This record gives sequence, C-alpha cells and structure tokens, in this order.
Amino acid sequence: MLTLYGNAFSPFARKVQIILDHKGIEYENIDGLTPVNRERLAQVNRRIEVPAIDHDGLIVVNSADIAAYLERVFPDHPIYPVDTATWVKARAWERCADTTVDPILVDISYWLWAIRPDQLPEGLLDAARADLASIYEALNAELRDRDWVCGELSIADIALFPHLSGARTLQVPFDESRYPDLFAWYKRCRSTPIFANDLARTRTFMSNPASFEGVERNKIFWRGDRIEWILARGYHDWFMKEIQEGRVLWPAIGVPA
Ligand SMILES: N[C@@H](CCC(=O)N[C@@H](CS)C(=O)NCC(=O)O)C(=O)O
Repeated sequence: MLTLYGNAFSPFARKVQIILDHKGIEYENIDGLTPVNRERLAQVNRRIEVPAIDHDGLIVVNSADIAAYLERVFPDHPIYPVDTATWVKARAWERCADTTVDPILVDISYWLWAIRPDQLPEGLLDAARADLASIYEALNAELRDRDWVCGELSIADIALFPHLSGARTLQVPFDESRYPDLFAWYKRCRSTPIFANDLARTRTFMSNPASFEGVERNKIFWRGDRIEWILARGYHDWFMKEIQEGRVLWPAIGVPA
C-alpha cells in the first residue's frame, strides 16, 4: 500500500503524483497541508512539508528522494535515462527545477495568494524575469531538436512542468516568439495525459474554496533556496521586516521519522 501525502498546489507533490501516474502505481492520496491532516503529516515528515510517501511502512520524504525511490522499487516506465551523460543532464534539470525555478516562482507568488500588508517589492518581478530568461534560454536550446528535455520523457520534464505551468499567471511567461521550442514543449506536455491530468487536478483544487479553508495565509513558510534567492537579489531589509513583524514560519528540524 502506498500513501502519498500531497497537495495539488505544491509543485513538488505534483511532481511525485505525475511520477506515480507515469509508472501506473496505485496510491492513496492525502492532502498533507490541509489543517486536519497536518498532525498526520508531522508523523512522517517532521518538517511538515509535502510530498512524503509511506510505502508499506517505509517513509520517504523530499521529492527527489521519492523520485529515486520509486524508480528503484518500480523500475518499469523509467523516469531516469539509462545513458550516464543523459542521466547527469536529467538530474541537473531536476535540481534546477527544484532549487532555482521553484524559489523564483514561489517568491513572487506570495502577492497573489497570501494576505499581504504590502505590494510586490519594487524590482522583484524584473529580477525574476531576468533570472528565468537564462533558464528559458537554456531550455529552449535543449529542446531545439527534440521533443523532451533529455530526448525521452524523463524526470527533467516531470520536475519542470508543475513549476512552469504557473509562469503565465505569475507574469513571467515564456513567449512563443522568443522561446518557440520551449513553448512547443509546454504544449506537448499539456496534450500528454499525465501532465493534462495534473493540470486538471490543480485547477479543480484551486477553484474549490474549501481547499483553502483554515490554511495559513498571513504567515509564509520560508526555507532554504527560497530565502537564498530573495536575499541574493537584495531584499534582505524586506525579509528582516517580515521576520520582525511575525510573518515568517520556519520548518521544524528534519530528523528522519
Ligand atoms: N525539497 C522539498 C521541498 C518541499 C516543499 O517545499 N514543500 C512545501 C510545499 S511546495 C511545503 O510543504 N510547505 C509547507 C507549508 O506550506 O506549510 C521537496 O523537494 O520535496
């Protein structure tokens, strides 16, 4: 029996759910971030973060670890390339999605869904656009002569898609005129069932007001890479004020369960 502690708003939980679908693995899905399930999530992940999985009593947290675990235990319909150099490339794009694309998009998203006393800080959207441009450029080049980032559909596509699906809403789109091959990849993903189903789940979740009942929207859960990006772009005074005015939540210490 496999239980996913997920959440349809979390790009990392969506990544794991796409892998489960791609591999045809049956699972029970629990929204780990809904207030009634938080205590249950804390039992498997002390950081109280999704995704986490419980596979016959074996707990795995962190999306990249879960992806590697699922590949090891369910090798059919692989998500990691066999060829070593392509494996390195796929891991590099997965890491870029997890640690670079995520922080940029999440850090500019707070003014869309959180209850904020301020406007988006001046220059933050421009910084996001500039940093994402170099990623869009590199992805467009990767996709010039192939359908998927690493040739065959892989973890690279699966890790990037949930993040990039929010780019237009967050006003950092990858325009067809500038990035035609990246744009064509995104359209290809949307017409591929595992990604289309992911989008449908997220849309259903977002359009249901009950999904956000009791969810904390005044304080923001801050962690590693998301802090690095906002500080590296010069917003340390803004961030300090967030801490001083009590709008920051910190993850607990991540001791293995
Ligand atoms: N490195 C982790 C990051 C997971 C993560 O950031 N999860 C966020 C949602 S996207 C979370 O659960 N935050 C707790 C909260 O919002 O309360 C992974 O790859 O799984």
